[in-house]
Amino acid sequence: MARRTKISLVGAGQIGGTMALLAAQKQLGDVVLIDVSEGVPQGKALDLLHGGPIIPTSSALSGSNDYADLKDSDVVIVTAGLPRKPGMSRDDLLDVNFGIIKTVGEAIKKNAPNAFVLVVTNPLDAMVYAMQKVTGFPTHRVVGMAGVLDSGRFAALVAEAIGVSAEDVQALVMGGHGDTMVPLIRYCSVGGIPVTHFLSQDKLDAISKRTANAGGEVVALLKTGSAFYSPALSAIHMAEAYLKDKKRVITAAAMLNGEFGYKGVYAGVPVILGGNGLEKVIEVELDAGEKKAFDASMEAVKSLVAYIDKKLAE
Ligand code: A3D
Repeated sequence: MARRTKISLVGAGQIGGTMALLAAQKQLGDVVLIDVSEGVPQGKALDLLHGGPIIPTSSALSGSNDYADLKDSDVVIVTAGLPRKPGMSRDDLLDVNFGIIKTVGEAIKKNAPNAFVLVVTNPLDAMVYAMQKVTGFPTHRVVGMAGVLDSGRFAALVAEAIGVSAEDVQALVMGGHGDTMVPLIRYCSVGGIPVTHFLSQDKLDAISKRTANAGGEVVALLKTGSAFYSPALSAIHMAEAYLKDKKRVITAAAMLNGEFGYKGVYAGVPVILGGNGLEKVIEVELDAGEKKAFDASMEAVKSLVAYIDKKLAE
């Protein structure tokens, strides 16, 4: 008999709960929510289970406080950690979330040694780096979610400014998942037409700036946490690409091995995502201004990574 696909969601908070709904709707497999908070993963799973006949879905849903339930996961998506509150930068989460990623990474290594691991916890580029180091998994099986979301935010704002369907906008945002991220106007198109046909440079610069601050804009409105619908959609988009071997061309936080002049650090770059995980980094050509912005973003990532290396050596 064929084995059922298993997706474990570590962190059953705002993003975790939304991902469970999306995974069940898409029938990607059975879903296990795992969290340290007693009752929360069980309660969310039960709530979703009751909706199963209405979706409808054949995905089994369960909740747990025990990492042993990671056993035999095909995909593990990690959102465990604290989100931002107003006035906080993603980097303010570094210390506490590193401790959580270390615990979760060790549990994944022990219980789900063959899983494809997607990290969502912030600060993203540092947390996915820590996850790869703690698990020791090959880098094509440990990937960070940020670029799908950042590119989605850029595309959504472009679509709104022009007054066209968001479906028709292709956008590419590279670099670290922070204030220094790099929206690449030159690689943005609308129905195959360069975006510069529709919008002035001033307008595009304003959209780029708003994209880099989009997460903060949501935090300021929500006040109690950070964005969760679009991050959940983005992570499930990536899990689906892996499980269905879709070979999607997306932006993801990938371990670089010389591409764009960097080695041994994670950064948001265009990649092919399929059944082998991160199958290829696409080294697009950057002009002098774009490379300068990418390098500035990498400086921010490198300082976080240096901190993680120090913590890992303790
Ligand atoms: P939240 O709703 O607080 O959920 C986090 C959950 O993690 C809570 O239910 C905690 O109980 C749980 N948790 C804490 N420690 C552990 C542990 N050791 N094991 C298992 N579970 C644990 O937050 P959220 O879902 O809104 O956000 C989760 C993370 O994603 C935060 O770090 C955010 O900053 C981050 N985030 C990233 C993006 C990116 O684009 C990369 C976007 C939005 C949020």
